[in-house]
Amino acid sequence: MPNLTAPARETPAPEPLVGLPNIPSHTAILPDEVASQPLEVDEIQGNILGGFNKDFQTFLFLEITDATNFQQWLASQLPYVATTAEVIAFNRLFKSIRHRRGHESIAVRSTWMNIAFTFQALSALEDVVPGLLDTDFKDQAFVEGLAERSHRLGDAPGSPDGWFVGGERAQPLVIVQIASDTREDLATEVNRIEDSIYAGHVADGKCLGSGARITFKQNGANLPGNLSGHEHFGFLDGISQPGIRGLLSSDPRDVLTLRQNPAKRDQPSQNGQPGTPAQGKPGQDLLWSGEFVFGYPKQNSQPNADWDGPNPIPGPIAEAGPTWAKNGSFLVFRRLRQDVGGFHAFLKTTATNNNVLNPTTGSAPALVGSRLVGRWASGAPVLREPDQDNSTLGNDDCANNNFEFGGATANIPAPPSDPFSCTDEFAPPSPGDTAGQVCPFSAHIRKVYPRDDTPLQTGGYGAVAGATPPGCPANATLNEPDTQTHRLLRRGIPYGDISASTPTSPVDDNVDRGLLFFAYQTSIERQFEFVTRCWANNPDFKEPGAGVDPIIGQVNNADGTRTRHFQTVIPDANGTPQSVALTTEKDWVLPTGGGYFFSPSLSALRMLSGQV
Ligand code: N7H
Repeated sequence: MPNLTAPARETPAPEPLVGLPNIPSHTAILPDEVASQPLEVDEIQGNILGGFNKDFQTFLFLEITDATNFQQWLASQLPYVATTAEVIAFNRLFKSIRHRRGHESIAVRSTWMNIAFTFQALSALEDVVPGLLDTDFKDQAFVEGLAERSHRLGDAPGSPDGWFVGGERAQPLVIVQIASDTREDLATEVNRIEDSIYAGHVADGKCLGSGARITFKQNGANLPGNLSGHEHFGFLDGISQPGIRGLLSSDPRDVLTLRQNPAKRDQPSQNGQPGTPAQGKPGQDLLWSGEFVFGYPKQNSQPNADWDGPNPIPGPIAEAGPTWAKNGSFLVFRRLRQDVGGFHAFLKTTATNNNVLNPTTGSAPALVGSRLVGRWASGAPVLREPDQDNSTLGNDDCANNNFEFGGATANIPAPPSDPFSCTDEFAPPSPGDTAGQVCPFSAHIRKVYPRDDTPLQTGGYGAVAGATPPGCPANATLNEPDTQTHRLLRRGIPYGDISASTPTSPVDDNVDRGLLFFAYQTSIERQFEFVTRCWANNPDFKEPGAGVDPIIGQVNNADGTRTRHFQTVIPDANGTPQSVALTTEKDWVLPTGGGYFFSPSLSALRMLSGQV
C-alpha cells in the first residue's frame, strides 16, 4: 500500500489532462531547445526520463540460453514495456492528485516493466539479428562488462567472484525491472513474467521454451515509516537529480523539466529576450538530454562554454555507435551491501574521540554523519544548516538543493503568480564554502558532484603530481562545464529489512541489506566509472589530501589492506571548524553484484525480437 500519511513535500506537477498554461515555468526555453526535435517519449523506456519512483520493485536477471526462443519470448513481452510518455503522464496525474489532497492516495496506481541487456546478451542475439553488432559500441566499459572492470572501481580482492549476480565474466545477462505502487500488484506482474519464462510460449501450435532462465531475483522496497525515502544509513535519498532540457511534444511549453527557479529564469538575457532558464528546481542545473539518452545533443564541455546562460550552446549528438541505439541509454547496476551498524559505530566513536558536542540537538554522531555525507538525515544540506538537522528544509524540494560550493546562493523571494515557481525565503541562506570548512571536500555529495567547485590550488585537478589514478585527468582544471559531463540519473532503491541501529545506539546484526544502485547515462566510462575512480576513490580530489569518499570510496593499498583515509571538518564546542583526519579499516558499502546494461528504445526492442 502507498504511504497514505506521507506529506506531499513536492511542488505541484502540471495537470496532465488540461491544456498547458502560459506561465514562466513552462515557457522560457531556449531557441536551440525548441529547434531540436522533441524527445521521442514513446520510444524511450519509462524508467530513464520518467523515473518509475515506485515503492516496490523486483529485478529478474535472465541468462539467454536459446536465442531463437528468447526472441519470441521477448516479442511476447513488448506490449508490457513502459514508455517515458506513459510514466510521465502517470507521475503527473499522481502528483497532481496528491497535491490537491495533501497526502498520498490510492486514486491511481500503476505497475511498470522495463528491460535491458548486457553487451554479452546482445552478442548472444547476433545470430538471430544479423548485423546487430556490425558497428561497435564505443563505450569500452559496456563492451567489457562490469565483472571485467570491477578491479578498476576499487572492488575488494576476490571480486567479482561470489557476487549474487553479474560476477561471471561474459555472461549474457538481461535485466527485467518491474515496479509497482503495491506489493500485491508487483507480485501479480512478477508472476506473469516468471510464468512466461518457465512455461515458454506457444507458436505455430508448438510449445516452445522461453530461451531464458532466471539466474537471480532481487527485491527492493522503499523503507517503511519514518525512513520512507531514506536509505539504510538513515539519510533521505533521491534529492538531487540533473534537470533535463527538451520537449515532450512540439508545443514549446511542454518541457520535460519545469523551470521552477525564477532566479535562474526571469532575468533578461543579453539580447533583451526573455530570460534563459538554467535550472529546473532551485539548484537543479538543466543539462542537454544527450547526457542520458542517445540521439540528442550532449553538454558543451569547453572550459569557457556558456553552459548555463544566457545563450548556452549544446555539444555534439550523443552516439552509442550502432544507429539502432538511438533513444536508448546505458544502465549501471550495483548491488551495494551496507554495514549500517559499522557505519553508525564509526560516527559514534569519531564523535567521542573528537569531543564533538552538538549543543542544539544533542546528537554528536549525527553531526559527524552530516559532515561525511554533506547533508543531514532529513536531507537538509549542511551548507544551509550547519549546526543541526532541519526537516522543514530537508523536505522542501524548493530549498533542499539550492546551494553551491563556490559562491553564495541568494534566497528566492516569493514569485508573484506562477504556482509551479519556487520560493525558499523561509530557509537559511547558503553562503558557499570554497575552503571546505562546512561541507568538507571528502563529503559524499561534494565528491560525486562538485557543482561549481574549482581547484583552490593552481596547476591541476587537485591531484598530487604523479598520484592521479590511471585514466583520470592529470593536468586538467576542474571547471563546471566539464563537471556537468559527469552526471548520473539515479534510480536506486533499498533492499533488505530495516536496521534497529542509530548513530547514537549502533547495532551490528550482520543482516544483508543495502542499496540497489541504478544510474542511466550515455557513457559509462565518462559518467559512472569516472565519478567512482577519479572523484570518489581519488584521495586527492578535489584537493590534495582530501581523502576518499567516506561513504562509497574504495582503496586497495599496496600492502594489501583496505585502510581508508579521509579528512573531515567538524565544529568544536565553540562552533569553530576543526580539521580531523579519519582512518578506517572498514568498507561500509560493499559491492555484491551488478552489471552494465543497455536499455534499448521500443523500436530497437522490436528489432531484437525479430519484429522488423
Ligand atoms: Fe550517493 N548516502 O546515504 O550517503 N548519496 N550513495 N552514490 N550520490 C547521495 O542528493 C549513498 C552512490 C551520488 O547531486 C545522497 O539524493 C549511499 C554511488 C550522486 O548533490 C545520499 C550509497 C554513486 C549524488 C547518498 C550511495 C553515488 C548522490 C544525498 C551506497 C556513484 C547526488 C541525497 C550505499 C558512483 C549528489 C541526494 C548531488 C547523493 C548516499 C552510492 C552518487 C544521502 C548510502 C555508488 C551523484
